[in-house]
Amino acid sequence: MSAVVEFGDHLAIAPEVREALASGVPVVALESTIISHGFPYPTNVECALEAERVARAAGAVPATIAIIGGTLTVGLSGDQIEHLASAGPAGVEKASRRDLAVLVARGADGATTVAGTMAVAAMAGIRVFATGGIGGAHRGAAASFDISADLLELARTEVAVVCAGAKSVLDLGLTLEVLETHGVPVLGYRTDEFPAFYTRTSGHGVDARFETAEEIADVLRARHELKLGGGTVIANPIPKEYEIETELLGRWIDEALAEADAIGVHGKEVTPFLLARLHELSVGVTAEANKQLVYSNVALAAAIAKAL
Ligand code: PSU
Ligand code: MN
Repeated sequence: MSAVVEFGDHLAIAPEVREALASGVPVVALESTIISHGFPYPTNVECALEAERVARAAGAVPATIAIIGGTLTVGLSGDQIEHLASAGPAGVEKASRRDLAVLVARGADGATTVAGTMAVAAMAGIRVFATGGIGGAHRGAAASFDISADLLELARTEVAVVCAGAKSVLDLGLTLEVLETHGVPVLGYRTDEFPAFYTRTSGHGVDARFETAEEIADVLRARHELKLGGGTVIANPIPKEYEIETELLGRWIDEALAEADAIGVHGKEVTPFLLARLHELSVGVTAEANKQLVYSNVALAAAIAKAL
């Protein structure tokens, strides 16, 4: 396939994914930071494998993306998923766009974030990607400049990201402002509000609401035909039955943020630290919600990929 030649020997696409792309079978990209840094072991393996099963059940080929031994790998094997999951944050680098070339040059492993996964998915020609939540502008970003590279990747790379919004550990208002500045549409799937990951509402609106995967595919097609460039956020609220009660969640979030502040966590460690503390403070309640919203996003992403 030409993509392989174009990116030297740095890009490897699994045969099943390559054939699906060549023959127009829907493909859904999946990220890997969520595996190594987003959940504890072995919940992470379970979630990664189940996400792939959900994609298949919905008629799409899953392509979980990571860097394996310096190769950008599109479509991981079960063993490779197990490897990233058991290595965890201590054993595998979190890989955003800025990290890709360093890890390739070193022949190292990397677990791709939303930004890293979008960049590699675009190289492979995959247009739809499902994850849990996107990174965003952190609270206090006006002073700290801590704004996830995910937002700037959305500004430049034409991949649609299906997510349950972003966590309210972030400043969701600022996050949406940054997306607006960069011309990234935020589409609500059966919602008028941008969801806050564990909760279906946030008090912030989406740019446009749609009821079906086909209507969302129409927007993606129009965006492509107009050559506008850049990505699209598709916000799919967590299924009602897994939503977490706002007050309880607020307490866990405040505690996790206070700890991060007290310890002085910064840079790429911030998001994994907050996720891990929430899973601990909630004794697994946030982890279960997180898994379920991922599956729901994968199913919607598969439907959109099919409609494309
Ligand atoms: N939000 C989640 N779960 C995650 C992440 C974000 O609810 O696992 C991960 C994603 O890989 C996302 C990354 O791209 O964290 C954002 O990290 P940062 O804030 O450092 O850009
Ligand atoms: Mn950051």
